[in-house]
Amino acid sequence: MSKPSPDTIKRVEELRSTLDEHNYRYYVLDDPGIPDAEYDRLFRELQKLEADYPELASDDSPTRRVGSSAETSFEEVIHRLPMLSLDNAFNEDELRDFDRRVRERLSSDEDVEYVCEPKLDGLAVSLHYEQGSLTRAATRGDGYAGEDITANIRTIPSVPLRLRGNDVPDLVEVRGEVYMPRAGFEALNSRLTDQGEKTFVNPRNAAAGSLRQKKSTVTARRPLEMCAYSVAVTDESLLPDTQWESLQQVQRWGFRINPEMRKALGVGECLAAYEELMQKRDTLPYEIDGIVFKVNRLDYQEALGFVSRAPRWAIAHKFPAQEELTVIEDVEFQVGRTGAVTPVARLKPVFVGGVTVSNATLHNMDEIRRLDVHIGDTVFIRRAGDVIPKVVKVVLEKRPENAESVELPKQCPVCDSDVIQIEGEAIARCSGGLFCPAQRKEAIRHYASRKALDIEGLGDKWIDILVDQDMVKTVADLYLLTTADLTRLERMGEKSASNLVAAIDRSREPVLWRFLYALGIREVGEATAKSLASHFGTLEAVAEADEEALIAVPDVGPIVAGHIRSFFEQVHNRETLDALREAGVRWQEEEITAGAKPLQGQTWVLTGTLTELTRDEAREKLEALGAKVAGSVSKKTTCVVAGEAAGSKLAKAEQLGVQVMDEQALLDMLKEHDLL
Ligand code: JCF
Repeated sequence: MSKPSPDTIKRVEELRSTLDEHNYRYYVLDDPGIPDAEYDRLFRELQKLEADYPELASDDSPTRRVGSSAETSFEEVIHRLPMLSLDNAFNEDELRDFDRRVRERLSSDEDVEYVCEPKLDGLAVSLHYEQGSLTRAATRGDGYAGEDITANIRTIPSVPLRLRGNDVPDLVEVRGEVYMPRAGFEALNSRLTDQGEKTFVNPRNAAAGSLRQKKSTVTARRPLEMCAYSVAVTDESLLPDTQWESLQQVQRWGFRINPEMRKALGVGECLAAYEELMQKRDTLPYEIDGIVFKVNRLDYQEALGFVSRAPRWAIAHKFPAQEELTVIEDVEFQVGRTGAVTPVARLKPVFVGGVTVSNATLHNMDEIRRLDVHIGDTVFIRRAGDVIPKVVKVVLEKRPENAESVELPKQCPVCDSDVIQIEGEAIARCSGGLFCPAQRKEAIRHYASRKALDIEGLGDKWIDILVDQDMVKTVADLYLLTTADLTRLERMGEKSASNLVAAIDRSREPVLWRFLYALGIREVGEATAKSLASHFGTLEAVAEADEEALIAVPDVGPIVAGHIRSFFEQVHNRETLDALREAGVRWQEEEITAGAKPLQGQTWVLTGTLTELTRDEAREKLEALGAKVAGSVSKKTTCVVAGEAAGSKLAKAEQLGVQVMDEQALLDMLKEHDLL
């Protein structure tokens, strides 16, 4: 391999600084300078040059952020200066006490200036830069000794691998918090759920778990960010006079600092900042558990010093916790407007995320199994970002002996129809769609919609009123409404009442497919409704068809057939159909193509040599039965007739699992249909 030319060396340096610059704009300033595609091109160019000229490789190259699959050993690191934690204030009085102690120690009657910043819920890290390059990153550990996590930290895009600018001291230690933004946390957890793996309870655990990965390639795929909050340098004369200025300095070196950071004069402004941040809490893209106040002047900080492990010049004023323990007293099942049956945990009321919570969603039975929830369990409840409270973890050690497992009810808790859960689907559903009170409004809305029976003027507003006033319970009741009934309603004039009655009246004689579609059977869309109508001809025939007969319809597979069966098996649905008939609704029969043409919609393939018939005769007879006869085999082929010496088409059919019959079977079938 050749030596790199001076131009190549220059280009590599150029690419590195361009990529660093764009990385900085994107991750630190939140202000992208080039489109992702352009970034990717430059990145690949650098990767290629580094691969072609290994001697140009460098640890602080932006290409190193993808991590390595070498296993890290997390060696112990002794902190040069101990990594302090923060004292907490849990209420206003404790904050006022803190401020009073500060002023006493400083012998100051005047208001002290503080820097306020959100307290990120992540992990503290320490980063060492020598001659501007990141040389070591460590966890806080117990404050005195932590673990070396340099390889993993390098993968975090908002951590500079080289400091920017020309005022960089020989040795700098920057401290900050590594955290996982909410969006990344949700995405990571749903990916883990899809893969059937354990999810993280909260973003903090997710960040901790990601930093503890043995392979930095795994860390590289985790959406981590870092925000700096303090700095120490060997030569302190290089530091400004205040906390505020020192963080501006750190930002110029290339770190992200918290954009919510501000100054507050005296404890009164601190309390105002607390309230303001608390209001904002749920809208921030990351989780915080409080606000940190730090005395701004660094000479004051020095004068105040430390007690045990915490500085006397800083305090964390905590927000209400977003996770608490409570007990699941019961699990009930709710029915949504589309019939989804959802388990809901009834909780011993608990104050979490600023509100008292007594219910939490459990989503579906898979989630109950995944979490292993039993009635009587003590659980972690999490309510963050103003979202619905969730059960995130069961404390197995606290499970009582009489804990009950949770079973999906067989009957709908609202209307008593069968609850159906299709295999492979997470959601269980009530099958009483036409009748179930929980699904009433949705059923009527669908029935009246444009593609269904197109009842003009029957919009959501009227459906709400008619159902809420108990004037309409099922779609059949629509046909009993009179102009007089409607004009009694507020805001319903004579004219719109008679228009609505007329529109309903016009829907009394629908074509069969529209009517079938209007019933709102799950997964029976327009196309399926049309196929069913032309195959069976009457609603009664559809209602009576068994699964096998249904599957014979083009477009209908076992799942749809199951939905159709369970719909017509529900007594309440059948009663509603009777009521519709009684109310004068007459769905049209359709010309049955099915009886006359038993192979309608099917595709057959003839191959090999037939002895009793010519190919053309066989084709004609199959077509007479409604089949299409094709020249090649595919997944869509219904059946292959294999004569003698059948070759590749037969092999293909077998490979695809397509049905195959021999000539005799074909002859038998044709005889059965009087075609021989
Ligand atoms: O955001 C934080 N979790 C955070 C932690 C912010 C700070 O300014 C901190 C900290 C821990 C210790 N400052 C110290 C001294």
